Formats: sequence, structure tokens, C-alpha cells
Amino acid sequence: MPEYLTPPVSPFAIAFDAERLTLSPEGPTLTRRMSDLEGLFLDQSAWAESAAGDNPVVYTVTSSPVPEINRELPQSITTIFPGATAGELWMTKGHQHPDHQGEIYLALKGRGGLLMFDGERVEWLDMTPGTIGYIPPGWAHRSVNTGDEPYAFLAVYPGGAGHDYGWVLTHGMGSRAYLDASGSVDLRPYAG
Ligand code: PAN
Ligand code: ZN
Repeated sequence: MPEYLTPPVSPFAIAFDAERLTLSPEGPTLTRRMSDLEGLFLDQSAWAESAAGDNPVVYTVTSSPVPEINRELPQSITTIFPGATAGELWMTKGHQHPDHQGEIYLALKGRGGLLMFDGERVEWLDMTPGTIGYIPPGWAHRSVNTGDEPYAFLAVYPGGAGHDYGWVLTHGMGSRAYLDASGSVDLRPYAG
């Protein structure tokens, strides 16, 4: 056995239900409410009012039991609920992987977008069921629900890459996502 195969992770099957949005066996599930998204929406007072009010669940992340450690390949399903705060579409916090490594997202349900920013360039991918979005090493990434039902996707990422949320607070994401009058995605400059 190569020395990097650190027990106790052994080969195992994971039942993936793209309809019910479950991974079984399952690992930890994260719930991100509005209050967890401080400093991310452009309109801080609209954010504060929502966080102090009904403080809605903006997204959940359910994982398989594969650990976030070097050389492992964890997976998770993120479900972002539909909504907007002062027009800015509900989204994940977004992060950079401090150890720059690639990641894939497979869209499962609903309609969304994958916003990527490398500090200079911005990229946006429309994500509908069946789309694989590829996130190259060094691109911070955030997902956005652009529809009117939950948007869900599977993520597969290197377990040792880490998650740097401060990077987005410092550098932003290059753009912010809104909808125009016809319901199309309207990407606006990040502006703060
Ligand atoms: C995803 C994200 C997930 C939630 O699994 O972690 O969509 O987004 P935030 O982590 O930005 O809150 C991923 O990109 N993992 O690396
Ligand atoms: Zn990531």
C-alpha cells in the first residue's frame, strides 16, 4: 500500500441521488443563513435588515464522508435557494483555494451561474442541469441562483486545497449578479 493511502479511508460506494439531492452515506451538512453572509452583499443595510429579521437560509452544503485532507477528493451538494437582497441574487460566500488547485461543479437542478475571479479577470458560466463548470487553479469562485427555484450542483474538489473566505472580502469577486427587466442575468461591476 503506498504510504499516502492514510487509513481509515477505504474504497467505498456513495449513493448519489440527483433528484433528492443526497449523498449516502452522508458527512456534515452546513447551513448558511443570511447572517453568515456579512460583508458580501453590496447593500449592507438591506443585508443587515434581512439578517436581523427572518434571517433566511440562503444555501446548504451537504457532503459525503470523504475528509478534507491532502490527496483525498471530497464531494458535496450545494443548494442555493431563490431570492435577492436589494436585487443582488442569492449566492454562496465564495472563496479562493489557498493551495491553488482545480475543481469541478456539475449542475443538477434549477438555474444558476458560476462566477470566477482571478484578481483581474472575471468569468461567468451559465449553469443548467448537465453542465460541468470547470474552475481552474487560482480562480476564486462563487455560485449564484439565477432562477425561481432552488439551484443545486455537485462539487468535487481536492481535499487539501483549503478554503480562504477572507480573499473574497479583500479582493471581491469582480462582478455582482442581478436580473434585468427581461429576467436575464445582469452582471454589474463589483463596486465595493
Ligand atoms: C463548494 C463550496 C460550496 C459553498 O463545495 O464550498 O458551494 O460555497 P462557499 O464555500 O463559498 O460558502 C466548493 O467550491 N468547495 O471547494
Ligand atoms: Zn471551491
